[in-house]
Parts: sequence; structure tokens; C-alpha cells
Amino acid sequence: MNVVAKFEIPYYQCLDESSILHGNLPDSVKDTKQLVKLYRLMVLLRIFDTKAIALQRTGKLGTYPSTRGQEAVFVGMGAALANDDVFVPYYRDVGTLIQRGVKLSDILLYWGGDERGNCYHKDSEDFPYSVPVGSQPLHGAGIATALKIRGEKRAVLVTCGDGASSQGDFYEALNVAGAWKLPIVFVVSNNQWAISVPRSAQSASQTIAQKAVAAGIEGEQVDGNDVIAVCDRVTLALKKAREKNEPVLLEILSYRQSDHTTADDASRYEPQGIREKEWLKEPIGRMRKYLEAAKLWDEEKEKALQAECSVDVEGVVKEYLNTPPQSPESMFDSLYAKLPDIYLEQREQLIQKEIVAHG
Ligand SMILES: Cc1ncc(C[n+]2csc(CCOP(=O)(O)OP(=O)(O)O)c2C)c(N)n1
Ligand SMILES: [Mg+2]
Repeated sequence: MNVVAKFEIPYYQCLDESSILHGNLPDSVKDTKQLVKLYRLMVLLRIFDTKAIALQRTGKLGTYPSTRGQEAVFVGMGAALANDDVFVPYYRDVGTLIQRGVKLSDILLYWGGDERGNCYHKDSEDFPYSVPVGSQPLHGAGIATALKIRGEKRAVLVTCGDGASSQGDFYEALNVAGAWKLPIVFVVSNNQWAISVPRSAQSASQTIAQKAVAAGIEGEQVDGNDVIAVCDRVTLALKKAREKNEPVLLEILSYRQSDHTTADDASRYEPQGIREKEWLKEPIGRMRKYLEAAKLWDEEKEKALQAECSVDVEGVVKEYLNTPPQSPESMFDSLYAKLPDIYLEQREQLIQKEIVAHG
């Protein structure tokens, strides 16, 4: 017997669970201003998240997928993207989107059921939020193909969850990225759950990162509670994709410190005690402790930041709640370039009904 293939999956962490930095700060996150910026964004994201859930609980938002405990994944990715890269997000990507110029009030609008909240990309080529699980990787591969054909030095960053990595589309996207050497980085945000299905039941594969091996591309795991490692590994992966057309799969590990969405009740299936145990690795406290030890942060700055974020979020909520609702017939508006007669007719009927109902 000869061994014809062997592989290793590296795991990257810079800041450990005790907030100790191993080695030097990576080049991409060396600037102390950048470190503080990452921290501030994670805090803003958590305050926004708490508010969004409260809005849903009081009947002012349709649903919301929390990012509690996963802030470092989305904030770190956002900081790594270059302006003209193309970002293809899935529904938990608020922390990245806010760094791509998306207003938090638009995020609320979208989860309030108003599609105008998803029309934010006037000046960018980023994709809108999309909920169909596993649809993003193939879209990303398609865009990366276009970038390569045009000879543009840009990369695609596409995200999905651990559950999505079991879908056929995911493997097809990895395969074509390897076969065609596409400028794309796949991020699997592994929060250990796909609604009620635990990671252990999702796949017999030891890691999700190793799914890259069969596609002939690099795969690695990253500590998703360590914003420094996330930012650095995504930065390096995007550089490889952009400059060498070498695709990379990053499995970023964190833990979902919440229900799947506000429509879920994780207490029905999540083993007791696991969330508390995972909380010890939580990204915001970990980074704060590091910044304080480095004399870049203190209690006074923390209080000011909390107050600032709360004011900002209150402003965003006001803007959302004061947005006049879309007209019902707008549901037809983005379906076709030219609406077929049958829908034109239905649209007209709806307008007439509205007139009768509301004058
Ligand atoms: C194609 C499709 N199937 C099923 C669903 C319902 N659904 C929404 S989220 C989800 C689980 C996804 O889990 P994962 O990929 O791990 O992402 P996470 O929500 O944990 O970030 C499912 C099954 C969907 N939105 N789209
Ligand atoms: Mg998941």
C-alpha cells in the first residue's frame, strides 16, 4: 500500500482565552487604532443586537438572527475586505455589512419585512443579504469567475454557516473555485448549530475546513472568538485570492450565544451548561482585557463607548420606526424587468382595493 495523499488542517489563534497574545501582532492588525476600532465595532454590534431582539419581542420587528457571541467573526471579516472586493453575505453578517457602508436602520428595515432595507448597494457591487441556506457560495464563485475573466485584481468574500456546508451547492462552489483557480475566499461561520442540528450531527468530517482538500484548495480553521486572528487570516486569504487566484476556505469557529433567530427556542434542544462554558471564550471580554493590559482601554473609555453606542442605536431605531411603510403593490416591483400582464392586472387590483379600504 502506498499513501497517495496526506493533509493537515492548521488552526490559527493570536489572542487566547486568557487574553494572552501569542507571538507578535500580525501586520494586518498592528496599528493600535485598528485594534480599538475592531473592539468598538464589536461593542456596537452587541448593543444593536440586544436592541433588535427587544424590538422583535415588542412586536416592532418581524424576526432577527442574533450575532451574540459571534461578533469577532463578522467584524474581523469586514475589516479585512478591500473597498472594491465583492462581499456576498448571508443573513448573520451585520458586523461586516456595517463596514461596507450599510446603515443599521436598513438592517432593521429588512428584518421588519421591508425589502428597501436590502437595496443599500447603490455604489458597490456587494450582494444583498440572502436567507436561502447555501445559496451564497455558488453566487460567489460566479462573481469570481467574472472578475477573473475581466482580469481585475479583486476578490470575492462569501459567507455561510456550518449547516450550509452540508449542501451540494457548497461542494460545487469549492470544486469550481479549485478547478478554475478563482479569486475567492469562502468563510464558513461555524457557530456549532444549524437551528437545532448540532455540528456533530451535521457531518462526519473532523473539520469543515478539510472539505477544501477534495477541491484542491487550502483550508484552515480560525478561532472565531479572536478578532485579531479572524482579521489577519481573512486579510491574508483575500490577498492570495486577489494576487494569485488561489481560493481559500476558512472555517471560523465560535458559538451561537442565542436562539437561532427570534422564531426559535434553543432551550428545547441545547444541552444545559454548554452556553455558559462557551461564554468563557467570548470575543468582546477577551479583547477588552487585552486592550486594558496594553493600556489602550479603561473603564472611563468603556463607559463613554457604551453611552455613545446606545445613543447611536436609539437614533437608528427612531429612523426605522419613522420610515413610512412600503405600498403593498411594491411587492411586484422587483420581480421582472417588465412585469407580465397577469401581474400587471393583479397589481392594479391591489391598488384599487387599497383605495377602497383607505380612500
Ligand atoms: C435552502 C434553505 N433551506 C432551509 C432553510 C431554513 N433555514 C434557515 S437557517 C437554517 C440553518 C442554517 O444553519 P447554518 O448554515 O449553520 O447557519 P447559522 O444560522 O447557524 O449561522 C435553516 C435550515 C433556508 N433558509 N434555506
Ligand atoms: Mg450554524
